[in-house]
Amino acid sequence: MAEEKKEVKSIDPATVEMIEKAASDGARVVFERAATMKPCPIGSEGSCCSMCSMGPCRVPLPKGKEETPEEKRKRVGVCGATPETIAARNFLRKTAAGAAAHSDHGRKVTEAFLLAAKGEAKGFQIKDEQKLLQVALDLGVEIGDRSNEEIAIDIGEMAYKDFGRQEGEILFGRRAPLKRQELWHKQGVYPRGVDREVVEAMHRTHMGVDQDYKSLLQQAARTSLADGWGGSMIATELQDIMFGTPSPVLSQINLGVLKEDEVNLIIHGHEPQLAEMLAVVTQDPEMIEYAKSKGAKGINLAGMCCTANEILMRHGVPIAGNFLQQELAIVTGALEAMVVDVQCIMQGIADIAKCFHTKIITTDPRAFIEGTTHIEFDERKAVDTARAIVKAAIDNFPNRGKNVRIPDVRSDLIAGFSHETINYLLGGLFLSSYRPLNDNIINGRIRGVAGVVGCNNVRVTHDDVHVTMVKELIKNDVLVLQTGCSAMACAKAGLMVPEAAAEFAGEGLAEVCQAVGIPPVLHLGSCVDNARILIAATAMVKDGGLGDDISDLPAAGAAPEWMSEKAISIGEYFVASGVFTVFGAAWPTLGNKEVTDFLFKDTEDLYGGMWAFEPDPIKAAQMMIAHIDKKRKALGIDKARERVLYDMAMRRELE
Ligand code: SF4
Ligand code: MSK
Repeated sequence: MAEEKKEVKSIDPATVEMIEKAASDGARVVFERAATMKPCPIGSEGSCCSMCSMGPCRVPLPKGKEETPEEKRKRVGVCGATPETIAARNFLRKTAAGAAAHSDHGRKVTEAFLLAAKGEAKGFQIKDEQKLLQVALDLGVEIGDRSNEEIAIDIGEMAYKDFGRQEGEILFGRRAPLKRQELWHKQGVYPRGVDREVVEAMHRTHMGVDQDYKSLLQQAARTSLADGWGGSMIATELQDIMFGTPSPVLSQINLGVLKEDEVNLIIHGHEPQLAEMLAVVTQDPEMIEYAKSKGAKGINLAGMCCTANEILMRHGVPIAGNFLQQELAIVTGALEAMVVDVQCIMQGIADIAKCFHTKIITTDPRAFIEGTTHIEFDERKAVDTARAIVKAAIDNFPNRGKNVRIPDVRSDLIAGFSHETINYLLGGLFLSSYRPLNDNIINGRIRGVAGVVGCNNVRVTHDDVHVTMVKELIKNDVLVLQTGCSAMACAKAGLMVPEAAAEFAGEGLAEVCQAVGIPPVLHLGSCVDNARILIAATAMVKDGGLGDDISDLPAAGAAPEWMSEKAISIGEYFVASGVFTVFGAAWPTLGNKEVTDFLFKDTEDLYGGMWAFEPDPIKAAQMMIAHIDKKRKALGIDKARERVLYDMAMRRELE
């Protein structure tokens, strides 16, 4: 870890209040566990190999002295694996794990999509016909006078096969700019199906297989692309068709959305199928009556982590918090049930729940937690399962104790900025396009675009790194697109309302936001919805004036508080798609100069994008701005920015 844990645990007052309550209640939450569990310095820098039982072998850089070539030659694992091979293998395995998680999410969505199309999943349907037809056109599925269901079955089957594609190229790769696709061919990284790429990544990193760090890192690029342009993109597109493409929606965020007099139910994890059904069932008058019969005034559904983002984007369901707040929601003493599906669920919630009355309900056949209740979700019986879960939460309401404290902290936010919405808001219904965005970048009102995404990490001050970075970016006229827990951090800080433009954004960005009526920081959804950023970037390229590849755009990416292997996969597919991407918190190859140099420098020659590591959010934002300015210069639009004078004609043109 490059940055030791800071004194201040969080900038969020609700989080600070609940950390204090947890301490006085004797509940040991993540913030406390982190204080006693220091990260292993060798493992965190990628210098430990445990791929076989002759190890684990540790090959850290000797500190404080220059290493002789002879000493370096001897600094290898038992099998002779060099520190470069060990660091690159670790990096590739993280990428593969992240890609697998996103893509298994996408596969589960595809299975639900097929059931819905065949009429075998009561309660699920094809909600967005326009998007269905657009995806059909993209994939070459015949439309004619066929029913939506027939078209959807073809799309679902094509997508399902795409996961296991043994040869050829993934389906949605064809959406990327042509120049990008040519580059992937040239570099030999155009991916086959994600299952094959992940299996190959695991094989190559097995003891004694691929032992050239550049070759291992090439497989990391290929595997991550199979996630971003494959598994994740399939998840996003099919979810939109099935549950509706998000459009702007007003909601609230933070622990203060929990209600003292209602049954509180939190859905936590990543996949939206059960959450969609809970959103319906919690509104059912019969269930509300049942809640009243137990002494509650109603049922309050809220979200946590990316499942929260999914139902926020489509239904405006409020969010109780991001990753590091999951245990704290239980600490309020007001939570009847926390329902979890997959990914980012701390096992610690099971232990914390023992101090309160909260029921932890696991629902996915791939994710059990010892000591919790399991009610398995099956799309074929979606309504029944959702009702059983809501009933279990209601039945737990009378068990709520007296030790209840809900922080009076919540913020308004506007979410729901899908690619389609941005297109519509900027270009209008009949002229949907990115033209106005591109024009405002060319004329310099908007300096560039940044995708700021990813998790919380307890090794840095909760939410602080996200919020500081994003404020610095918008102050410098960079429009920010967000997903995941990063979006939640900025929403809590009040950056996702239109008024934030006047308060926090630079003059040019503020003028554009005020004219269009959007916040300077746009919420695009969950972790898999980083695919929306790829689609938005491609749309900007296709609209013209900003080069002919994603790597030409004045754009950058960041995950300033990342912790999950999924973030590595996301960052790697951003880089392999041509985006300069800065991570904070920690960097997993710092123990090896060759591998780090390759990722931070040489990668730019291969893909036009590269990685960087900078834990200081202001410095990281400045690196992104410098990159954006470099791209502006290369496009010859740097002068336009210098000349921006907001005369009346320009203001009228904006309005
Ligand atoms: Fe050590 Fe080599 Fe085994 Fe890794 S694969 S644990 S470096 S012997
Ligand atoms: S939930 S992957 S902590 S963003 Fe997607 Fe948040 Fe990171 Fe999980």
